[in-house]
Amino acid sequence: MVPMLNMGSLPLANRLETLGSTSDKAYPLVVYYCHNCALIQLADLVPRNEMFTDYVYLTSASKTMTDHFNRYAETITQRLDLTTKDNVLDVGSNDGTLLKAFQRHGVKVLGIEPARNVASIAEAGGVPTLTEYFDLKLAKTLQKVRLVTANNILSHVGNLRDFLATVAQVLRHDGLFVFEVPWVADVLRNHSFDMIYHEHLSYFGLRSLARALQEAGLFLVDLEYYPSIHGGTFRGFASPSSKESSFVLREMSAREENEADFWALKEFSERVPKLAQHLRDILLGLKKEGKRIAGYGAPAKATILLNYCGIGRDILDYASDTTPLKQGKFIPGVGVPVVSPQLAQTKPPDYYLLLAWNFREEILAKEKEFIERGGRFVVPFPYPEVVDS
Ligand code: DWN
Repeated sequence: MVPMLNMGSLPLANRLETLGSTSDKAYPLVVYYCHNCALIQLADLVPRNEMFTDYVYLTSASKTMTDHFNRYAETITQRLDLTTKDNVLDVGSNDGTLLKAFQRHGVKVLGIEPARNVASIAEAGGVPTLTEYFDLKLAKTLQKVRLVTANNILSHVGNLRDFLATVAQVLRHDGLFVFEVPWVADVLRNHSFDMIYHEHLSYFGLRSLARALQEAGLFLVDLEYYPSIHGGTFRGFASPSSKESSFVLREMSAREENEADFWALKEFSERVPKLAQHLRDILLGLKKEGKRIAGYGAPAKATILLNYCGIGRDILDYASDTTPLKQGKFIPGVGVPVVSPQLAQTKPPDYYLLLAWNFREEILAKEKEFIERGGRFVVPFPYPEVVDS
């Protein structure tokens, strides 16, 4: 493994601070490339309980993701012809958004979610959820299922081999493992370096992922690509029995050839510090003109973007976020307060820095009035720019 991009020591992305509980805790963030398995990854691990016991991200916080998971349940129910006799196991089930959608199709569901506070939201919504990590010990207590889903989870897993072996263990022979992960080719192409944080241990390309699955006896057989989900996501379909790969999968693998390799990562790593400086310069220029700037959204990514670029309270008045769990807290390291959109509306800025850039379409449509009144958005990726549409 070779170190490629050293982002310094940064705070944990989702560890929002409360008044009186600020800490300077920061952890090294260095991206490595493995010449053996082609996996782009972190090597400095933060204990998982520090990150996942109490979680602030809720899947249902955006309409885009809720719609996406509703459609997901519908298409997979049809694809596998799931009936009331079938069970779906969702690993990292968060607030149960996906499982609720499966329930509406009459399928039996079980969620596995280690974050206690988030699991209890799912339970309260009628989604049976185990507050556990998914491992071989837990698998022994579970019955075999037709479908295992894990969305935006594989990147977070410390021991990928164990995790995938556990999936293989609980999956029926005629079952399917369906998962979503951000596609590293998009991260590199869009320069979205804020997707790199301690929770995300692996940055998958198709080659590295297929290899990891195969070690567990799972075969990547099909793929769907969602360019507007988390900046570019692929949904993988892995089977324990079939090895026949689809045309789309073969096409995408060929397309990825030079887009997720050592050289692509090297070019990205050289560009990142320059793009960070450019974003900061744009914001400082606006401040010099006397403009008021606030952040739009307080995603995990924002902690990295703001800390790495040196964008603090001298530049951003606040960050507005719809998630009640985040409101009243502060983005770690920079201390930018997170407020509700209602509060933000009482003191709107001249410019919003679009921290939740992956929801650009949804947000710009929602903020039509702000734009019509002369408000503008600073979009950080793929190149920092000011936009009004
Ligand atoms: O892997 C991960 C992904 C899937 O989700 C995580 N480790 C944690 C999380 O990452 P994130 O926090 O960067 O996710 P989002 O979905 O980009 O977060 C968007 C944030 O913006 C949410 O806090 C909700 C907020 N938001 C808002 O305030 N107004 C979103 C929309 C669409 C809005 O209109």
